[in-house]
Amino acid sequence: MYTGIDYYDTESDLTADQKRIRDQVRAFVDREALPLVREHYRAGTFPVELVPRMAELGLLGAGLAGHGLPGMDSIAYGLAMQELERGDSGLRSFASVQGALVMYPILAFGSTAQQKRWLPLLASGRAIGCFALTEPGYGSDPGGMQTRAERDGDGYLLTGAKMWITNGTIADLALVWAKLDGTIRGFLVECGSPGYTSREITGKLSHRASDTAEITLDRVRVSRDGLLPGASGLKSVLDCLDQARYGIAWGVLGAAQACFAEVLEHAGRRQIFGRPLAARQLTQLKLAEMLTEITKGQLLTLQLARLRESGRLRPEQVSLAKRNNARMALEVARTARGMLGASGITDWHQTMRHLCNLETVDTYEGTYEVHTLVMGRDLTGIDAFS
Ligand code: TGC
Repeated sequence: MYTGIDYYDTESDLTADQKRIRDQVRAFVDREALPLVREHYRAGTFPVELVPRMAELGLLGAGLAGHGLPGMDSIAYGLAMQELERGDSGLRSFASVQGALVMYPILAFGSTAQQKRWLPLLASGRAIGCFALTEPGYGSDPGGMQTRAERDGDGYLLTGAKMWITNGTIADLALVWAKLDGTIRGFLVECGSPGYTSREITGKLSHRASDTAEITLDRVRVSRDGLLPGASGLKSVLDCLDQARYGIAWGVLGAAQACFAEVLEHAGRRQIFGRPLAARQLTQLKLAEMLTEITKGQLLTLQLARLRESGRLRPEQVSLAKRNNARMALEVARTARGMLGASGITDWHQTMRHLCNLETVDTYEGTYEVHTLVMGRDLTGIDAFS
């Protein structure tokens, strides 16, 4: 039974509620998710059968409160994302998109009618959401989006193309970002609407247990009630991304811990030149370095959570954590993969799957380079993007 990696005894400072939530998600991942993940990863399918249990555990909109939502505090929410991603980045991505990128904007920017209609459906997993922002030509630069909304009587017509959309083929509801009179606005689009098509992106070697789609909008009609009244401009979009990036900074710790725990166990068992791999100085150096980086990442996210709880969190601090932890987890997974030797390239172990997934996580929700320049701008006051 997995008991966690906690070298600095952060456990002792957790509340009973935080421990309970972490343990429930941990048990769910061990007993219900991990037994399914490998086959889904091989098949390139998202384990949609886990959604009802994820909803029961309060993992959909975990960090949101009101309207009967789980209302986990920032540490509990982070720990839940950590445990989910210990299973697979695809599980955490599903929860991040549903909660941080669809439910959060409805809560923050939606009308009361939109909140009453959609939040209970999304929290219970009876509806699945996706966040249609990125376009084939606009990833790091979402402000350049080409998708347009035009007025049509008392509603709107949306036209454009979106790409790399998690949950895209399984979604019931898409939050589509489009320019209306030159300003970015958010529209709630029901996925069966005429003119709306989604197609699975095939050929992925990463995030295979996750649904990724391209979406085409051909004059899709949205009624007046579909416009998110409170969302306007790139700032609203980035506000949503901050929520998701917070969850990623925690989630990747889970993937790193899974790889570390796996290789630590392997090193104790595997004999090399007549002694355990763990007895080798090079092995001990690698283990010490991995553990140090994981521990630093844990302490970083705990402070991030405290800043979030007290309302002092700045987007640039989220950038630092997402940038550091995603790259740290990728490097831990890479080192662990090497230590597993030949079998490390197979899915007999978890590590290669996490390593492949973490390539995606290092790229999406703001690449390592974008977050570097966000921090550079914050430090120097000079914008290096344009
Ligand atoms: P910039 O001029 O910097 O900002 C425009 C307005 O937004 C404000 N702002 C923020 N607000 C909240 N949170 C943040 N993190 C913010 N950053 C900036 C800013 O103050 C300004 O406000 P105002 O009032 O003056 O209008 O905008 P820019 O065009 O220079 O862009 C800056 C940049 C590059 C940092 C930003 O565009 C960015 O973060 N790009 C990366 C985009 C990204 O993360 N894309 C991936 C998205 S989605 C994805 O990967 C998958 S989606 C989920 C899925 O399906 O898996």
